Amino acid sequence: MSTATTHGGPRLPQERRLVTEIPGPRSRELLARKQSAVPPGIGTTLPVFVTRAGGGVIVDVDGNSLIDFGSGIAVTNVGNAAPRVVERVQKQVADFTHTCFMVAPYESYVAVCEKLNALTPGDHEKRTFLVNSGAEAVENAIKVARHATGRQAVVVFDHGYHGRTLLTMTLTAKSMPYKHGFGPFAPEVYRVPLAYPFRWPTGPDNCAEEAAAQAIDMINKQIGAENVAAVLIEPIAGEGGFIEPARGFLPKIVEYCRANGIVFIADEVQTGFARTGHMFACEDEGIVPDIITTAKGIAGGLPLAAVTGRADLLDHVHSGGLGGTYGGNPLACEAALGVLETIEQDGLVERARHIGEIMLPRLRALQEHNPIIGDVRGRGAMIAVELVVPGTKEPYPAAEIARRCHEQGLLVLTAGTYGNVLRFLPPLVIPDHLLEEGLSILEKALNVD
Ligand code: PLZ
Repeated sequence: MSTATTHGGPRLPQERRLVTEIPGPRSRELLARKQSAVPPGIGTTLPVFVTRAGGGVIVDVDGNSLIDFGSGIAVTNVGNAAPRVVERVQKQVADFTHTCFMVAPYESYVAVCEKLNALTPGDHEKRTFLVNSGAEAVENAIKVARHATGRQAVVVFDHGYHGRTLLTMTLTAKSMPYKHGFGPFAPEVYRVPLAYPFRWPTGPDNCAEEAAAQAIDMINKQIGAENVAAVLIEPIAGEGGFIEPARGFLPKIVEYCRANGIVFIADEVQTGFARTGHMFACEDEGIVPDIITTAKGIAGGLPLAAVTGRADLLDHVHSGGLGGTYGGNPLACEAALGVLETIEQDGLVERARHIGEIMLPRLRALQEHNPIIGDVRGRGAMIAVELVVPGTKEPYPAAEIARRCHEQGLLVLTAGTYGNVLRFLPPLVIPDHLLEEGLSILEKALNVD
């Protein structure tokens, strides 16, 4: 029985169905058109063109229905075309599409900010403002931190990813493909070690302690704490390979920031909105950031991002010092309100935990029999396997395995500084049978000798 999703999305049959090879003939035609109209700098992970998507599937122009373990990179947490999002956006698009919030305001923007102030960690007084993308949120968080502290230096971590604009690509760790050839970079950005348990030279047990000590020592000696405006970190490194910093690392860094008047910024662009089995990943270790940046899952795919933080920091900036034409567009704000209602009313935080409880044990069992899996990690519906050449820690390329999954109708994404991580970010509304089927496809794809 192929049931329609109970969690909304277009009522698409929740099944994997391959009627052509992947990519099929219509997709191949469109890929050829793409190739002559769009520069190669804009890549393609899954080589099919989409017509509809919802629940746990993506349907392509050839009529194939593929299992979605990507959520458009952690965006469609509530599923594609989730009913509450569709309803609100449809009403809004008929009422008005844009006034510019800085020119003539509207209620939905304020409502989104109120919600974020209430939902983000900490019960201190907060403010929020809205922008268009994750990168723009991070840039603005740095602007606020610099303004409020009167300091310039920004500290980021190995394996960090924060965007593709000039400042945020500077904040990003990995050269190829994000930075290569795009310099010169922005000044006053400093990088320190991240507590990466699987690859820590002395092993995972001392990782938190040693990495924090090294990071703090580098800040003290090479920058000077009194020159640092902000320390910026993803509570789980996303593009860098779903690296959960060893437990205890984040609290130590936060404590250091507090003691030195440094603004601690959590970049929750990828980890936010129920993805990790918490509303925000910081909650896992009780971290309360001074500023938190969000995007992606906030509005189900409509472009929206937010900077939320301590009122005294955000209020420091002069009137008119922040903004942008489209930030908090009314369609995106309505979508965000629909997303937040959906997360709450459909219990998607719990649902993310449930997904982790299905995926992690199966992947760990797989690891016992398949030495290509060096590490299994993640929380909730943000799960990854790090691939190695069997018997070593040498990276094994994930792209090849991903391609095999794609051919079988399972969309998976890759990640990792060494390109050897397969990451799984299913929509939180994916039915269990598609999760299980996806894992079975993965299991076969990982059988390489
Ligand atoms: N901060 C933690 O994960 C975006 C990048 C996709 P934007 N990650 C997906 C790609 O290859 O461009 C991201 C993130 C974290 C910031 C960003 C940037 O968010 O909305 O892509 O600007």
